[in-house]
Amino acid sequence: LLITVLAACGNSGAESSSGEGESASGDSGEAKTIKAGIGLNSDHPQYKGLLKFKEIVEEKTDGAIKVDTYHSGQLGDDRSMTEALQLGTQEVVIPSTAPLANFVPEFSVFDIPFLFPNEQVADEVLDGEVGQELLGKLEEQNLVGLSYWENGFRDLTNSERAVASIDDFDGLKIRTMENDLHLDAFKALGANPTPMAFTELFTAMQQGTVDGQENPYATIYLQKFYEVQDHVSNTHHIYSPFVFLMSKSFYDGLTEDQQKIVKDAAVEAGKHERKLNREANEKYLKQLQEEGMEYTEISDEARQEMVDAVAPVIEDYKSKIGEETVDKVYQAIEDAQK
Ligand code: KDG
Repeated sequence: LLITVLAACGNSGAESSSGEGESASGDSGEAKTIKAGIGLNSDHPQYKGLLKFKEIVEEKTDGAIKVDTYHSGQLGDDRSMTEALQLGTQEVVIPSTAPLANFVPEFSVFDIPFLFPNEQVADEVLDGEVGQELLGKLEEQNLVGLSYWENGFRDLTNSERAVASIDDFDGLKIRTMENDLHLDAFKALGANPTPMAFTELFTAMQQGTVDGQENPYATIYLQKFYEVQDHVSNTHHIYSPFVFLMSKSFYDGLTEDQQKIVKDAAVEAGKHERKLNREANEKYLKQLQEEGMEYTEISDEARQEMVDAVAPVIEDYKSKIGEETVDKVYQAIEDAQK
């Protein structure tokens, strides 16, 4: 009887709660805050996508979850922000898959040069079984992968010379993302690559520490790289996805309703981001030329030489990435083109 009475008292102790009552999303008490950071600036579609995520989440949770957004590496670079998620001091980051491979090696499958033929195939593979399976592997790293977004096909810029063929890479100091496969692929092309966080890149180009870098047109234009780079070539050598990451400890602390809301919002905002990004990548090559950059087209023949040069590197990395993952991705690419 005593137990029953105590339990009843416990249930009636509602006065002790904050008095805010239940929110529409089923949670009670104080609002939770998501600190979300990215490396790109506020003009980039990635940030527009993040604002979309904020809008959806704040509306659907009736303010029970608040999203604070930070761009331009204000909270750090891809790697340090991902580590902050693991520590639980930051809740969201949207890094490229390339630096994520330092946490889950299988993500390097997307660093295989000349892997995807176009964005539509990339979407199918990433949003399909193998892409989602890879997101699942993040859990062991205390991370939750909610969806894929896009940076896109990467193209080479530099301040030294027009790059039309593999010979033109000779000795070029190229910044790569912090990823071993990128590094070795650029070495195989004859360049002199240096891995570096995105947050340090502009200054490195400005000061001549590196001659060039590679990113999609939208990023090159919106980050104003044309101010410090003279040449651009459509190498299109790697398709870069972003992963929308959430800290696992934060995610686990959400109600089931809230987990669904953040997951769906990351997917929906990602669709919006991909759309904006594709429009941007289409229009900014022209603008780069208007800003004074010289554009060099890579012929099919010249691109094939690049494909051949990196083939041994890919072979070498298959076991490091995991043969099973590599095979599944190749199969998914084939299926997507049927
Ligand atoms: O917000 C994303 C950036 O931090 C970074 O991932 C962009 O592709 C990128 C790069 O070159 O580092």
